[in-house]
Amino acid sequence: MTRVAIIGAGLMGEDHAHIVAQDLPGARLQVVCDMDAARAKSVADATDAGDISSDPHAVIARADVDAVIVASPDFTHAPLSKACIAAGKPVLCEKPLSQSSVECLEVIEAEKNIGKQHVMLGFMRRFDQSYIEMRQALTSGVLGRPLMMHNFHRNVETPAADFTGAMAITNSAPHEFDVVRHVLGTEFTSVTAHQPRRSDDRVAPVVMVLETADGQLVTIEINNNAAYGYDVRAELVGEAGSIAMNNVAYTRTDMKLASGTRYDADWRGRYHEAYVRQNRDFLRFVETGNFPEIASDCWDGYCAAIVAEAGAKALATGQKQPITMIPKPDFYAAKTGVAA
Ligand code: ISE
Repeated sequence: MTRVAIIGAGLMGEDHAHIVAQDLPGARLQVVCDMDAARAKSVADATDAGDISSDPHAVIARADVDAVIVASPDFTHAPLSKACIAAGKPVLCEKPLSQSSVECLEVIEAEKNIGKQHVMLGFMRRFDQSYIEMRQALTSGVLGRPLMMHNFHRNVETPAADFTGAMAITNSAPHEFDVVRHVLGTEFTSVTAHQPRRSDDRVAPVVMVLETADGQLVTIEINNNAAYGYDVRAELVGEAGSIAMNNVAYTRTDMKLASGTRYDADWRGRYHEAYVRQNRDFLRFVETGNFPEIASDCWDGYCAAIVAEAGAKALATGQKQPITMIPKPDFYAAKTGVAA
């Protein structure tokens, strides 16, 4: 039985706790850790977890904890991932690894120094069936040479009133930065960013146009105040055809001369299946030491951060920005992992 600790019992931590408790045969939820003891207790009670704590570093060090899921605030992701690496414990870290590419490089260095991959990054869209089928369509050759990928990412409203266009790029768009790199199998080389004007003071959509090293164009619209529902769309256009994501809905209502499907309020329902698949792959990684073929790692976390930094600069300056990455370390070419 793999004993898992969850650090952070907010929205995502609570979901991870339920997945570990219900959907991961072979795993036991050992500890729920949160600064807020009442929140940790309520999640632990609901998931029959063994213990609670408010000290993440003590949790990582515990002998009865084999693996860690980090779902605490973004700024803690890199330090806690480094603590897991130092303790030799595999960690599933929620995205982003860090919003700073420099801090991502520090985690990469820590992993390289220890000689084995420990960190799986929670870019769960890679496990979503739509993106899996897009990637398959490309690798099987049926689409021909890829030309463009269009992406729409819409939230009902911003999580905070002071959310900015730059935050749309550094907080929401990294999902697209990561999954587009994954589907196309290439890197971004430049980005421009644009915003239309809204009639109120809420943050307006951000539209980015990115070029890839293989000469493709990628468009990404992030609309954090779309009002009508959580809506993610994507279309991959090749020279021989195109493949587009369908709206995921189990039912349709037909009445009053109209037909309709419903939207989720946020990403947790839309991507539930992807989270379960991702967390099962994490458990297999812990058990076997084999890093999952499709999962994101620290290198991917670094790439997402570099693209986001260039995107934010493109928005601030109104100028096209080059995207320059360090060469990919050989260490990440052959995916290895911590020994079981
Ligand atoms: C949010 O920041 C996330 O991280 C979610 O995973 C994403 O789906 C959501 O749309 C973002 O705004």
